[in-house]
Amino acid sequence: MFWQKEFETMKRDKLEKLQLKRLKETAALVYNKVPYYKKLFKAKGVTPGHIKTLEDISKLPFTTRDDLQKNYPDKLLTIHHHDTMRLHTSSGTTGKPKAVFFTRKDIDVAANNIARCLTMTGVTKADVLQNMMSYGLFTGGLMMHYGAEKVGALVIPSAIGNTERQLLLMEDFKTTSIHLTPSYALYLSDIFEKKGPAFRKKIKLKRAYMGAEPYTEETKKKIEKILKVKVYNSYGLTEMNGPGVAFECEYQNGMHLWEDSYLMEIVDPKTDRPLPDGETGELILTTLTREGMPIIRYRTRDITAIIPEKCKCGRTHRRIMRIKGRADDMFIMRGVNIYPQQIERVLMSVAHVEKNYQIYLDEGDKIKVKVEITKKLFDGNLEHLKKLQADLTEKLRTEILVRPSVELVEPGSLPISEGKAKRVFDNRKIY
Ligand code: DLL
Repeated sequence: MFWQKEFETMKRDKLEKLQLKRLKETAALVYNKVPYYKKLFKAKGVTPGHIKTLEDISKLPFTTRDDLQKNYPDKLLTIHHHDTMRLHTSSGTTGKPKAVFFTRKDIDVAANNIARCLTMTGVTKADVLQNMMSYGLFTGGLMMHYGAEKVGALVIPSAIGNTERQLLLMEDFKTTSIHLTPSYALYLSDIFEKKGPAFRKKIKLKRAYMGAEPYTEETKKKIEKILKVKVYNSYGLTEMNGPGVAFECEYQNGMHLWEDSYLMEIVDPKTDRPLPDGETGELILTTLTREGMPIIRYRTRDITAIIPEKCKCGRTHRRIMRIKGRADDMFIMRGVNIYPQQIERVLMSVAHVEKNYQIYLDEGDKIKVKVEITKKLFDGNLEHLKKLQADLTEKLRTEILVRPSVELVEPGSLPISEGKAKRVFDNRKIY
């Protein structure tokens, strides 16, 4: 099903023409209205007039998280903040958060993109969407809410946590779709397992939209099996309107990124060299329709690749692969680049492994993986435990090329996060 078929299936040449027009407008807008951008453009020796083709985007400066923090709270606006309507923030790595302002039109565009996402996965006004993401400065609450309302679904703003109440709402109001983070989904799966099949039979759940943090295909499968839903991957970031930037369609093979709203590039995160479709690198996004706070060539730090093939669904907006990790999450052990997702992938593919894990990096380039296993195995035969430990160690070594020490722990003994999960604890002094 389509929300805006004429835009979603627009021929590539027409779409690219539209992108170029919007790129020129956006470049002119920031150049003329945002002194900081004028300075960045000048430092690179470019003006909006230099943009003749889409490839010319590589002449423009990048915007980094640091630029956003430096211009906190409102120095990247094109208008006075009286003319904006909504503020969202996202915590930065240090000090001040990143603040993003939206005009009425900006919110409308964001909600419209989310309406496309929900519609392509089958949501209609007959659906009930329980939004289990935090409402507040985080975009996962309000932005998704507005998008789902646009479709006309009944939205339950349950927010995150209070799981018993979530289950009650699900049962009483016949929730068909939930929106949540993978870490909360893992927690919810535990509760579903404890409640048993009788509870699952009472509820009408069909789909789960999962995003806001990286997770693997194996985690997705685990959640699908326990919750008995289809899990759709949803990618976005506050700087680019929050959820609804890229989303899986009914074929669930990569996420369509709405290219009439964002211009995407993939670059080598170390050399900044543009990479062709199919190659893995850092995703760079430029807003194409934003009025209040347009952003040029934003360094998302997210690692992915553009899928060059056309999708069977008929949408012409290209897809990106599941996010492999953040350039910042990557850690180096004995010279090897390792993403936490590689470890998760191995753990989640092995029987008797439960859902929660932590990675510790210690002095002397030592890596320890703590992982919860099933109660049955934990309480059972020591030989079986040793075998699982040896098996996991070997599989992880093959994947990350470094031999970890593996500690098998009791289910429920590792902390559960309601927000974004913290998986890696780096105790090394120099890294
Ligand atoms: O997480 C927006 C969002 C809300 C997306 C709800 C999806 C659903 P931020 O808090 O600014 O915004 O965090 C953005 O989260 O740069 C990625 O590193 C990560 N991220 C978001 N979605 C995914 C995903 C929201 N599906 C940062 N897979 C991004 C992997 C994701 N990482």
